Amino acid sequence: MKKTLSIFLVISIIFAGIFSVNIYAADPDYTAIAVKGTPVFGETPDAIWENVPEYYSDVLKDGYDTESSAVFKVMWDDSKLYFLVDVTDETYNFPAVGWDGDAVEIFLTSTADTLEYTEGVDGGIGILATGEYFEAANAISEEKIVSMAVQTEKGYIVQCSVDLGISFKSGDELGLEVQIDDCAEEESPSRSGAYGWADGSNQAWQNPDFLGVLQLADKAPEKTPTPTKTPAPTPTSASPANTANPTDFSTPSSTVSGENENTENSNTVLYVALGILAVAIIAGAAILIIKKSGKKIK
Ligand SMILES: [Ca+2]
Repeated sequence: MKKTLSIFLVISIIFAGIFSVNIYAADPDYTAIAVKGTPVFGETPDAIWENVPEYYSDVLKDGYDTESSAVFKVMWDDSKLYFLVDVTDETYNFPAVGWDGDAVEIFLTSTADTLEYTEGVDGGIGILATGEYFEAANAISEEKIVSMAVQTEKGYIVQCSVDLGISFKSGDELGLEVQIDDCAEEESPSRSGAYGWADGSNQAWQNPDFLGVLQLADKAPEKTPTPTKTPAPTPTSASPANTANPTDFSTPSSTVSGENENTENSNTVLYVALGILAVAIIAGAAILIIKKSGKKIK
């Protein structure tokens, strides 16, 4: 009996491990919050961007370190996604083309569990430092994109929108990688280095497994240190729990890795429970079979 119990325990652990593997194709360890709103493009970014969480594309994914990086934010409305990408690139360079030049590349999937890019649905967006569109890998077609760029003292800012032909709603989750390409040597107009947010392996252009998760939210998350278990149905302005400077929205509320409690997804817990249940049923059946076959041998 002890032996049976041990086998049962081992099988349970193995199955629980299998079923607890996250259901995303994209990596939920990198989760960016997109805030609802419709920014107007212009020489100066719309003030509506101010409270949107920012994320960083500063992981070298290809080439050598040219000390470039980018800060990006995402907004959304019923039909479009909007990106603001503020790039630090000391060697602003026009001659190179496509991803060999100074450029922003955005890779998107219409859901976070999309396993491969689908032509006409999702894929890559390429925007040069001039604001011009170029065909990225698995390109989303140009007519779906509106883009512009302005030069800054430290590089350039790209603003772009994409219409995937999908109606969005709060809570939707997509796959996302925001990449910058840097041509640092004028005499050799090719990509010197590339930096990413969720993908450090330079695979996002062909494999959505290397994307992070983009969560669509109605508004920017409250800057609370750690959510308590009580949901606080009707919070009052005089909440004693928020002693941590609740109005401090100017400081970045999200850091590079996008570690976010929201990414603890309840689906994973459900899958673990289902896994354990399935194991219990399988193990029970196995015990019955073993007992029966034991009796037959006797
Ligand atoms: Ca450059």
